[in-house]
Order: sequence, then structure tokens, then C-alpha cells
Amino acid sequence: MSESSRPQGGSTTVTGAPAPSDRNSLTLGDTGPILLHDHHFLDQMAHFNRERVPERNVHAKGSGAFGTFVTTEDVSAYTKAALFQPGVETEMLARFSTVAGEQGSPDTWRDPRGFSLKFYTTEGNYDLVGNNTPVFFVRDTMKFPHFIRSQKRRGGSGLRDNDMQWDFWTHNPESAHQVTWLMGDRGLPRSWRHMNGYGSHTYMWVNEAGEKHWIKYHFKSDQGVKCLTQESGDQIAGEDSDFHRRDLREAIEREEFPSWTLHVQVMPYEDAKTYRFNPFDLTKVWPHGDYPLIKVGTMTLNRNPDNFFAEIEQAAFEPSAVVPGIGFSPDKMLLGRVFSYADTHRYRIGPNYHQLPVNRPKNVESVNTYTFDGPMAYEHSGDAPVYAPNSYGRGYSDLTGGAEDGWEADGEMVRQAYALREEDDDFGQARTLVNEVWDDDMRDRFVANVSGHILGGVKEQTLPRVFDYWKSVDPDLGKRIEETVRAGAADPPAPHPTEPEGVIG
Ligand code: HDE
Repeated sequence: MSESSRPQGGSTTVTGAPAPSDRNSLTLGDTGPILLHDHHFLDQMAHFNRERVPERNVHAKGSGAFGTFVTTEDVSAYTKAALFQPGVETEMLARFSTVAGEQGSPDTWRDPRGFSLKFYTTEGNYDLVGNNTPVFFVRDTMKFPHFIRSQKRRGGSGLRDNDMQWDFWTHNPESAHQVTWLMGDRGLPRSWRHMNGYGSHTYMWVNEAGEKHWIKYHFKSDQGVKCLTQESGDQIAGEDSDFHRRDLREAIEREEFPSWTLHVQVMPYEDAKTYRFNPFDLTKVWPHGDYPLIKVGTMTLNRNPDNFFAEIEQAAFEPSAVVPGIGFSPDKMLLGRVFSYADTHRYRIGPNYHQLPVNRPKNVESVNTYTFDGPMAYEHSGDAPVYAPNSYGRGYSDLTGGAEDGWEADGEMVRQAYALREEDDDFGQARTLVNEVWDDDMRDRFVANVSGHILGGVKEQTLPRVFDYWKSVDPDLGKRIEETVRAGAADPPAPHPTEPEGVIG
């Protein structure tokens, strides 16, 4: 096409000039070589070669939506955080995900689900990066890379391997509570709309008077909790690997905006010192009888992302993003995460990931950070002083003394698990879940799920440890699992009566 017949509204080059063609490269005659000065072709090809960022090394498959969090109750006795003051509405982003699967993996594989929230508050962004389970597999960050590798793929074959998973779990018996959760009904949610979210860790809240409390977050689905049977999950995985991503997007398109009610459990600061088990241990829940749920507000998702890459793939959630009135706790998992996330973003997205529109603290009056320059730096402070303190009027911070969200700690440097208290064991809370929370149908489905998973490749040498693990949770349960596995077939799952087929709950 000659210059004179260039279509109106055509594309441009990356530098904004009219692009010559998005259909034909520039060659010397119709069979000659492509010319090096076809810069538009070169730009297109070179950029295409770079158009992916690394996927998240865990939680790679997911999606999300924007919405609002409204604080409907008065919890100012516990926190001074602006977003949790009565009546405050805060713009937010949620991302849901599976853990071990890669970008293209099915949404309905059995796995915990990520429940990541970013609140764009007036005091800076607050990220609450939780899961749909209140507990986790291990209680020391040091174990996390090993745990994740055991859930992903073998070094040699590149295949996933159930034996590797059980080998890890049974060598780390503190995993029993979370594995019980995972293999139960809630290990396979019907959709992201039909699952609860948990902050999982113990966090600190600090009120205006400086008083501290330990808290746990619970986001209860207003859609109700619904789950899939293993059979349905497997079937859907083959038919529509994006089942959960599609469900959320289409629900919002239909204006059926999903919502969750936030509750917190609140433990007085001093209680933690003498509570009957370590309240910072991430493999444990706090009994609601001791610390009942206190309502805080409602989160509603009502806007789909306009662009998946910009707003979901480049979204960077980090437990280190806290605001005044919210702090960490001695949970060794949480403390490890406070480093890990920002660091993975620097690698995965780039050191200036905070400047991207989805990650910017957009509701604060101004950002005045002495972190500056580096690849793709966009926001800058002009000629303002680049050091602090300075005598040219650029502000800097200078808190000294006790941290308002700190806690007392003393002792020698050690490498050891938390000191054991009266009820600090690995199996007790898993036993309570199986025997006191579940009914017979749930237990039947659980035995079928566990046995089916074990039959999917767990080696003879691993099996005795697996049976002991479940017998430690409950002798009868362990025996049933052993018998089912030895018979070579998992019990058929209990019938599931509700709509659509295969939905429980
Ligand atoms: Fe994560 N986790 N994690 N995790 N996690 C990541 O951060 C990590 C843990 C969770 O939607 C990574 O941006 C360590 C618990 C969610 O973008 C990485 C430890 C809980 C997401 C990382 C844990 C989570 C991640 C990978 C051991 C629930 C998805 C990419 C202490 C309470 C975030 C990324 C999103 C993602 C590290 C354990 C939830 C590598 C070291 C416990 C929902 O930084």
C-alpha cells in the first residue's frame, strides 16, 4: 500500500509515528531478504520475544477483580488503621489463585487457594495475602522452598509426583492439619466466590492509645461455601481449565457482585504469653469458643480488570505492605514472608514495580520515598535532595525508641521450633476437624480423596509412614485409609445431591 493510500486510524510505531504495515515485512523484491532497516518489523519481533514476565513461582494461575471494602462496624478499640474506621470505604483489588500449578494449569485441581487483597488506603497500600484455609503446611519459613518443590515437579522427569508430596508431608507431621483440610471438601471450591478467605497468620492491631491486640482475619463468603467432588473437579479440569477465572469474570459481568463479610478474632496481647498452645503457630486455629468472631465490614468485588497483564499479572502483593495500626507477629512464617514477596517482585516485575498503576499507593496525598532511580523509573522527585537528613526542606522520618507495633523478645540466638506448650502437638486440631466438625459423608469423601491420591503413585517405602501419619490423626481413620489403599481402590465418593452436578454444600 502506498503512502497516499494509508488507512485512516491505522497503527503507529512504538515512537508514535504512522506504522508502515502490520501485515508485510520490507523485502528486496518479493523473494529477497528482509531488510535490516525495517525497524517496525524489528520492534515488533524483538518486543514479542520479551512480552512475558516470569510467572509467579507459586500461585502462578489466578485472576482477580477490583472492588470496595466498607467498614460497617466500630473496631476502633482495636486498631487505628484508617481503613478500619467506621464508615470508611476503601478501593481494593483481590486476586485468587491455585498454589502449585503453572499459568495454564486447571483451576479445579485440589490445592489451597490464594486470597490476596490490596487495599488502596489513605495511609498507603495495605496488602493482606492470605489463603482459603486458616492454617498452613509448615511453621518455619526455612521449610517453604522445600515444601513447594515437593508439590511441583521432579527435577529429572519434569513430572508431578504424589510420592514426593507424601514423602514431604510425612517427614513434616506439622502438615497434618493443613493436609486434612486440603483432602476434605473445602480443598476443592466450587468457585472463588464460594470460598472463605483467611489472613491465616496472627497479626497485631494497635489502637489510637497504643494498646496492642493479636488478631486473625476471616472473610466469610456471602455466597455460602460450596465445594466440588473430586470427580467433578477432574471432569471440569478437562473441559474448562479456566473454570474459576471465567466464573468470577462472568458473575461480575452479570452484575452479581460477590461479597465477603470480614470478621476478626481478637486476643488480648498478654493472653499470648500463657495461652495453652502457641498462638503464633500457623498450623493451628484459635478456637472460636475462646476468641469469637467480631464483625468488621464487607468487601464487594464489582469491576473486572480491563487488562489482565497490567492489572493481574503485574499486581504485586506483599505482606510487608502494612499501614499504621497494623503490625506483624512472632509467627516465623509471616516474618519470612515479609522479606520474600517484595524480593520476588523485584526479580519478576522489576525494582520499580511499585510505580505501576495497579501497585501505586494511589490514595495517599504523596509518596516521598528515598528509594529512587533504577530500571524503568518513572516517578521521581525532580531536583529534591537525594539524601536524608538534609537542610533543604525535604522531609524524612526519624522514629526512635520502642516500635509501636513491636513485641518483647529476649534470649540467645537459636535455631529451634517454638517452645512446646501444653497443647502444642501436630495432630490434635486435625483430629478435631475430622471427628467433631465433619459428618459421616464428609469423612467418607475424605477417605476416598486421600486414598485416591495415595494410589496415584505413592511408593511402597513411603506407605507405612503415610498410614502412621493418618493413624496419628485418628486410629480408625488411618485404618480405613490403609485398608482402602491396600484393596487398591478408593471408595466411591458419597453421592452429591446438589446442583450443578458434583457441588457439595
Ligand atoms: Fe506465599 N508466596 N509464601 N503464602 N503466597 C508467593 O509471591 C512465600 C504463604 C500466598 O496473588 C510468592 O508474588 C513464602 C502462606 C498467596 O500474587 C512468593 C512463604 C500464605 C500468593 C511467596 C509463603 C501464602 C503467594 C510467589 C513461607 C497464606 C499469591 C509470587 C513463609 C497465608 C500472591 C509472589 C498473588 C505468593 C513466598 C507461605 C499466600 C514466592 C516464603 C502461609 C495468596 O514470594
